[in-house]
Amino acid sequence: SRGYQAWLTEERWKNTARIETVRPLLGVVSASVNPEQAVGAAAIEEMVNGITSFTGIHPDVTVTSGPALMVIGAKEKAESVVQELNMYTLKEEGYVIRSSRGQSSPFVVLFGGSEKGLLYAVFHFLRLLGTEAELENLNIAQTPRNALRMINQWDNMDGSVERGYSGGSIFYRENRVLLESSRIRDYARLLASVGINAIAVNNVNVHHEETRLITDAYLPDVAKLADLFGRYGIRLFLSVNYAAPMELGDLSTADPLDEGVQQWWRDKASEIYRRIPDFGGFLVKADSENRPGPFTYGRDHADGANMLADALAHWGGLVLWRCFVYDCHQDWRDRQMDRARAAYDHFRPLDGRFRDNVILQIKNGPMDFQVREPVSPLFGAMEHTNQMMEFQIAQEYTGQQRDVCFLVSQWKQAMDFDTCLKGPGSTVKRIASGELHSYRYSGVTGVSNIGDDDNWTGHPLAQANLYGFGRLAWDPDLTAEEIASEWSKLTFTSEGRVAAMVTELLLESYSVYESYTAPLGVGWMVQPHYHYAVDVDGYEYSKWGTYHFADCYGIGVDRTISTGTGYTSQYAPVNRERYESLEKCPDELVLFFHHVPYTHVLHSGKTVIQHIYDTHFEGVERVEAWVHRWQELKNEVDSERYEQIAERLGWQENNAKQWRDVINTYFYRKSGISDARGRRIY
Ligand code: BDP
Repeated sequence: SRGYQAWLTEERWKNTARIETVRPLLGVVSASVNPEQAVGAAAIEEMVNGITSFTGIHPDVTVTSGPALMVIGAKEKAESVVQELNMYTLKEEGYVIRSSRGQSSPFVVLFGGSEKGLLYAVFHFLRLLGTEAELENLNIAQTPRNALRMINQWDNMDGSVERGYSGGSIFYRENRVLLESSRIRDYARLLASVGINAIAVNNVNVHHEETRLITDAYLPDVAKLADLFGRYGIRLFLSVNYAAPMELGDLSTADPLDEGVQQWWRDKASEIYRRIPDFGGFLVKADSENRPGPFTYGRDHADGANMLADALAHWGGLVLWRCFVYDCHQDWRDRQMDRARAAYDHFRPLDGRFRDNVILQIKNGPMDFQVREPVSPLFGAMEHTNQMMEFQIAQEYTGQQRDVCFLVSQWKQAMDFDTCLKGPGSTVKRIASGELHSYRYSGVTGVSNIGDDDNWTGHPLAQANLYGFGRLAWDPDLTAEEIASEWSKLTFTSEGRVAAMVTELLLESYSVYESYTAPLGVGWMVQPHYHYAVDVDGYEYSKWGTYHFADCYGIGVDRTISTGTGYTSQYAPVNRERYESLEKCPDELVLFFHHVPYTHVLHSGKTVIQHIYDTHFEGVERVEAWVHRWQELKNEVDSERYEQIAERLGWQENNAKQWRDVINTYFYRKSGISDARGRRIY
């Protein structure tokens, strides 16, 4: 179906005249690749299939062995360009695309730093075909800004997906690996088409059956998975259970300083690499949310991570060590306890102690994927420790793929945030890319939002988040507008009004979602465990460290140094002062950093309470407007996607109304202050 093809729809152009114009160009494909690299074969296959789907042309294909290169069209004419490009040294994943100037004997040359680079060049070219861009005078040179561009699957072997909103796992069912399914290959194509080059294929919460993925029971299947992804230039990683030596029944301890444990992991690594020579390494969630880790043995996270790193080092493997470590049994009565502080407090003192094949994987915010959080102060604060940034593509707290929420807008803000750690311009994107501190390894990772729903993501528009994640990981300087419009055109074709309307909707959606949910950075207020729909006090008296402290006088969490938890001290001076001061703190984060009366006046000129009322009424109105605008497109979209989107916009409208009514009523009752505009509050 259309939904299944996602942005690789490759639908036949309606403009038949254009097909005739490009026939001389697209009729011939001459490729040269290293025959030992399966990625080269994938690049050729994608190009040929792409051309045929868009135009109906079946190109003549010749393949020779040589440097990663493809010439489309007039090969002889391209000779001088090819010779010139042959002198370049491109990075492994980089590529150049050049094309002829005139209409006669047209050609396009795609030149890759390797077969991987060539594959990315092919997908770039197919994007040009898909958006019906001009093909003359191309002079494109690209290299990815981030070395690691990774996806984390939170899939379990019973077939469920942790925080999955798109059906079950495409990887597993009833403790079997679903190798017979073509979905895994199609997923690899989707990921490679936006430049993803690594994937961890099981949930970070590694329980009994998943622990066995690194044993003979499953390694042969894992090797096949690695092969499927490897054909598209994607390296496979596994999440591992820190207590695996014990839980698999081999040892009585998992202490990282125990020699038996070290030997066990070394043996395990050679076993894995024997079967999967290009295995990426381990992703580890340790000492977090009741998962085992080095703390049990009185060891710290550097001890814990280094032990695994030593086991993998010989093979070139990496340890991705998560910094989502906090006390999930904390006492809500203690206002000084602050979960936001945890990652920095745990890890910052360990700077310089990690091996150089360890990368700390840090969630974008200090809490947990809320609609609005400041950037984690741990970014860049460890000059001598590799870091990478973790985003959640799955919309756990941002509408669960029932509500539209284009997260690229949120991610851009995080990437562009200036930590000022080495003076102005010390942006998060330059930390993730390893430019600021010259890390040996770094990059960006995202928790996947796909499942076995026919269209991958449940909500058709949620595909834009997966697409956008890959594009942004490749080039964090792309704008949200560019990404939204590119995706919309590829997915809905550039003709008609649909792509333009979808682009607008996506670009509004993050602020719309924020406007009807928890206000001004306070977070949570969602149904416990489930995390969709409003529940104002759902997390207020629990042990998760997630409070808003609303009472009859005010709301917000005081995280200042002077009177609060001192969290603001974790930022460099400029940001510390900005967040510490109520006058300077940006409106959208005011309740994250300060506890204020409802009558506090924001920079916008409104009081906090009036801001809450206004945004919640507005949020609903904007969703209602979407519903009507979408109805106007009924005859311009295939009925499958039209209906799916219409249905979900309806759900979103109900959800927004529910939020509006509960939030407004709650704050009206707490504050006793009525809406200045006299609207009805229940
Ligand atoms: C939280 C999720 C939980 C994950 C955890 C994590 O609610 O299911 O296990 O993050 O990132 O957001 O480990």
